[in-house]
Amino acid sequence: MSKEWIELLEPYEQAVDELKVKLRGIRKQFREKNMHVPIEFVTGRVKSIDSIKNKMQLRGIPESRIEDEMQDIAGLRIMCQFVEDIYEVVELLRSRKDMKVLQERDYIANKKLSGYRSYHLIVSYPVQRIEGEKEVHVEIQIRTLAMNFWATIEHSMNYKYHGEFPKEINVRLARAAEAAHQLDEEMSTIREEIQEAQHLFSHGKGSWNEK
Ligand code: 0O2
Repeated sequence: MSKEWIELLEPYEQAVDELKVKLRGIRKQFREKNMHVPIEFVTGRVKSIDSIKNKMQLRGIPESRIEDEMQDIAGLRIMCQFVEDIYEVVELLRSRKDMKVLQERDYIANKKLSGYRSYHLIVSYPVQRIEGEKEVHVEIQIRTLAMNFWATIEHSMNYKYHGEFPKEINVRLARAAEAAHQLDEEMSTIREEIQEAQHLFSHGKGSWNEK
């Protein structure tokens, strides 16, 4: 990796590392207060150089504009049990003092043509560098476990077929997206019972969730 790329990506790596710790910290606080935890788990990544170069080419982004025009160099993903949790997490993030929400896209209320559902936020997040403070853009995707299951599989299929799915696969994926949506709706209708059961269960057993 060239020195220029390292210098460009380092603040984004720092942002992802810090935000992973902070978002996982939210989980811990809810747990300690014996409240329903709206976050199931958190993952993060910095876009690979190949993927950045690809996007630059596709969108005609010059090198000088990468940081302004590519808002997903740093990405966090928050997985939730219920759709209601997603909106609770969004509220929580909106109210934080350590980041500023710049853009919101609700692909749950307005699913994508592919069948994709998730809530996307672009936030501006300040990282403290030895040369001073630097604001970086971070994309935060918030989804249920069912939405994540579908998106992960569809993403890998996309990689295989370069977005040109055979008709049969397209139909199956569209059906699977609706099945995942149905699952979320069903779970929402019995959310209170599930949460009560989880509350009782977590008192009796140790938790398998990340610390
Ligand atoms: P990767 O590998 O996940 O990073 P822009 O806002 O212009 O940067 P865009 O496409 O308008 O780009 O943003 P959008 O659609 O709000 O969010 C893009 C990201 O959302 C994608 O990143 C995916 O992670 C996810 N996403 C959006 N649509 C779909 C979809 O149909 N299927 C799946 N599986 N994921 C989707 P990347 O860069 O494509 O990939």
